[in-house]
Amino acid sequence: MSQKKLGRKSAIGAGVAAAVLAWSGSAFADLPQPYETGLLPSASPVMDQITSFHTLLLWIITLICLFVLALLVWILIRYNRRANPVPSKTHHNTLLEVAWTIIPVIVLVIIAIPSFKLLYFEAEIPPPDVHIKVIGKQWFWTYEYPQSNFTFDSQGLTTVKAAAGEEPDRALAEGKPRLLSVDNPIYVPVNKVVEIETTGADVIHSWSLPQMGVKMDAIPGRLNHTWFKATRTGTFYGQCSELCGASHAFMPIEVHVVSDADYARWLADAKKNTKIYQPIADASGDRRLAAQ
Ligand SMILES: [Cu+2]
Repeated sequence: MSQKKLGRKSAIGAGVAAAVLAWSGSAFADLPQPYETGLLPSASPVMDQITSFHTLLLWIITLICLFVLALLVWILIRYNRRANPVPSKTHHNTLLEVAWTIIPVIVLVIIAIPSFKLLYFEAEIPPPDVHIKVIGKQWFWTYEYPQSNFTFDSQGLTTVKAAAGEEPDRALAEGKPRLLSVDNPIYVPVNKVVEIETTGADVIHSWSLPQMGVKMDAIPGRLNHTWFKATRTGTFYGQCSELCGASHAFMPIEVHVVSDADYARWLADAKKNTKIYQPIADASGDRRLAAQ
């Protein structure tokens, strides 16, 4: 084997190794990887259910497609002009008509039962441990922790100018995922119910955290509620999911799920760092939690 060929072979080998590494996601396990088609690994009970519902739907879709494909192939082969020169004049078949009415109804019921279960599971918020108010703004997020009485802004590290190559990308410089990392992420404790209250300051935004199974519109003049309970520690990313203007793609969401001790430490640090974390002007906040 020539030197040139060997060189190319090892280059391919290195490429494959890099692809496998990227596939296994050693750098950012909770980030999408190239050529993925499935959902990101779940990190909450709601997302567990969404994932299994998605799997059920995939099975149903696949079986129906294969069934219809088989029927088509059968008709093409068995009833083409050559194989079947004299067409049948059959019409109406009661058994067949009952079957193709009843079977789709059964399929829809099979889909409806877990679907409604999941909807109610998402909608009914368990008693929350942590309460966070999320305010969508053009184009960043403001978070309020009413229980600790502080608020702060969270800006994406990758700016519009950085994406256009007009200035260095802070995310890449800091070794963080571009377009997803922020300057001030939010922190939540693991295995605790976090209630999220969303609203918009200007136009409609949407706060979304795929691995927690959360996506909630942030609408001016309205408060929407949702929740998640992270089942493992880690850093999780999301993006604004309602087209909200020119820099819609530049207002990511970064959530750090940490142990109770680390969360308490972050809260204590945040209360001291008044440059970033400021007291909420109207601290009347969450009366329900304050009453507990
Ligand atoms: Cu947006």
